[in-house]
Amino acid sequence: MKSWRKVLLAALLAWLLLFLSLLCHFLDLRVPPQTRSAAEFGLARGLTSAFQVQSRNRDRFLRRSGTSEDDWSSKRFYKKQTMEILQRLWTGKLTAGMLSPRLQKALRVQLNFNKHQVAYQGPRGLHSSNKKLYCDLKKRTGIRTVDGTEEPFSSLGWAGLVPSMTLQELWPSQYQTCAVVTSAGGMLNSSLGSEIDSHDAVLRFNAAPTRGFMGDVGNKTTIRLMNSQIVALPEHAFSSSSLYKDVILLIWDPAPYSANLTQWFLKPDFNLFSAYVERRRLRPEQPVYILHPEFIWTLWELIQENSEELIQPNPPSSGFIGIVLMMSLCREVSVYEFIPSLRHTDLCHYHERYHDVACTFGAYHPLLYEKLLVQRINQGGVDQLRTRGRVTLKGFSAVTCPT
Ligand code: NCC
Repeated sequence: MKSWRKVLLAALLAWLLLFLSLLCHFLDLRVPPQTRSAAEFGLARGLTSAFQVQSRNRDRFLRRSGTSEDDWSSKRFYKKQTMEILQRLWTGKLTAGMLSPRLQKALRVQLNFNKHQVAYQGPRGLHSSNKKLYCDLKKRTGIRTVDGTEEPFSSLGWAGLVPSMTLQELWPSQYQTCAVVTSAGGMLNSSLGSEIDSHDAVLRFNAAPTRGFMGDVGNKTTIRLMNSQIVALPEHAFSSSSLYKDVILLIWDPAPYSANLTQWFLKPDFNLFSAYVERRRLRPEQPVYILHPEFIWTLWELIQENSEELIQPNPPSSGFIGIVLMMSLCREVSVYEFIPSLRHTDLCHYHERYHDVACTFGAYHPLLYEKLLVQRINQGGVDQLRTRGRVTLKGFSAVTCPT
């Protein structure tokens, strides 16, 4: 080919690339890595009308928040605002109106969508003391797993399928200090590995690995808490991956707010039930439990009761569920990077190169409000939050409550 033609072709290609990148920028196109992202950003089926309501509310909403999408696209503004958000979270003064317009929009979409038919009539914005909060959590959040005594599980013979000992019966009494390691990008370069491993027991989430990241996240895993995507989606190789062997497994799935078990069994968010049955048959010695939907929704209610604002009508994140679980089982719980430290960026996970600040502040899950609640019961100082990303919580056995 003649050289001027080559130059022309190269110039045309460059224009095309520039055009495509500008188009992506203006349409805010991102490729989410996994399926629940669609629901996270309200893009799941049936959302058209929610979007219509949303767009009607949007201008009013953005005006109230005081910043526009244009402001947020400037790097300097983004950095300054992120720092302000962290500072407010560390001191419990963050509201949804301070988040970026994109996250606020996602929150509104979730509120309008109400996928799980939440019909909550209880109180909101309670200003309970730290002690009362601990006691409410202790009283109302006894660990509950599917035990095969209720329909449809009883007819299906699940009483003989689930582990013969409950998680509380199985838990060794010498496991007193526990660590909860979130999968947040801020765990990278934390050098917290040996501190984490010094706890008696460690809880990790979903597909978060330790191999390759031991210096930052440690090596010990006692429990893995997973949402139903992990057991249902082939890419997670639940039946063969070593991540899910030799540890206690807890699985949860977003059931309807009514916690109607038959409805849930017939239409889970992701089909966890057949994978569970297969796992119990193939590895009966491994303790694997399914969390009861009532346990999950009680946690949600506690978050809503203690938040002034309406929270997303979706189950809490695995992170919050895991924190309360470990408070039930241990005397003291250290939680890492749930409340983001100074290491926070928009990197979603420490083990993946996917960037989205919604992983930290929530779109589908009411993460902002979970974090504000955990901040209120934190026993450690702001400095531990800033530098280590560490929250220290009392386990329920260390909390004395009026009877
Ligand atoms: O991202 P995920 O969570 O696996 O993270 C585990 C818990 O760590 C806390 N976290 C994570 C990232 C971050 N930047 N900040 C954080 O505080 C959260 O508390 C989070 O719960 C989940 O809750 O189960 C979730 O699972 C993923 C995904 O299904 C799994 O990683 C499997 O691939 C969800 N993402 C999508 O569905 C796209 C996520 O919304 C919630």
